[in-house]
Amino acid sequence: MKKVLLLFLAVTTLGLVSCNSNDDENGIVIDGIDLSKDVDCCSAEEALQVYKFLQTVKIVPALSTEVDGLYNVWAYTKTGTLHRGYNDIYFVVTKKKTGNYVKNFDITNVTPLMNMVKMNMWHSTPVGPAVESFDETRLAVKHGWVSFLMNTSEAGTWQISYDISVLGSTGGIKDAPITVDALPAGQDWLKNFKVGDDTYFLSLVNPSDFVTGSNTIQAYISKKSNPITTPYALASETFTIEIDPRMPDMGSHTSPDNVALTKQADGSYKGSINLTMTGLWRIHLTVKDSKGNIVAGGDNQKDGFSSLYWDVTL
Ligand SMILES: [Cu+2]
Repeated sequence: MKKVLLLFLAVTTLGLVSCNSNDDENGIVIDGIDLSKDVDCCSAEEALQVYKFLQTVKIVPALSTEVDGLYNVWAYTKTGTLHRGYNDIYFVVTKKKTGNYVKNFDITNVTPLMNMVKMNMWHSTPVGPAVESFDETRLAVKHGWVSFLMNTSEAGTWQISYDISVLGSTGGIKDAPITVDALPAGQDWLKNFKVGDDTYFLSLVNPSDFVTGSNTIQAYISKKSNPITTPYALASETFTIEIDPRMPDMGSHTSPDNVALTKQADGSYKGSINLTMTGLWRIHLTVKDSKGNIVAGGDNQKDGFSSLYWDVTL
């Protein structure tokens, strides 16, 4: 009797193993995720790189979904939450049956909407141009971004939608409620300016990554849409963003060797900022058009510095 039971267990176990394995008998399984070769994804090494990357970010449940009962769509940010200003968002698709990653999927029409309850009005916010692979070693991870104009509050609440197509199946999320956290005091990473009737938004990218000393500084300039419920795309114009970092709590001293942000091939603006010590840095901005005319900031009001600024506390 005992022998029969053991045999039964052995056969069942073997059955399970063969179901879970792909053609590659030397698959790597971590946390129940089979990283072995899959025709829809990657080599075991590539899958391992994806797995490792995902250890550096956290799932945002409200942005995750499933498609056709076949695929899980996982969305991630650095903290698993969303905050006012620029947020990197990463997407990964896995097969429900095997847990294997899928490399080819498309996420489109990322549409955040805020309902300003008291004003009985809806508006969108700056959104990155596309959700795309951002790193050749991790093609199964796609990256997009959203820069939220406001945090969730009594004034209003956010929801988000997107479409996904994966290996012939389509799905997405529709009007999913999301919470956008306020930034702590001393952090203000999103500003706007007007040129004529047009409104532009200056989204500073991930200043929480800044360290003491010299840093690459990256930003996006988006243009308010018409109607304002359409996500705000990158401005087609070419600007220059001059920076004058000051420490307001320390006699407004500045730092040497700062380089203005100029437009890059990827549509972002990049420059260099030197943050010589910890504390509050007020990064005063002067925005110029392609002819060098000042279109925003540079007005040297009150304290003698531009009234257009980002705040970053290091
Ligand atoms: Cu709002």
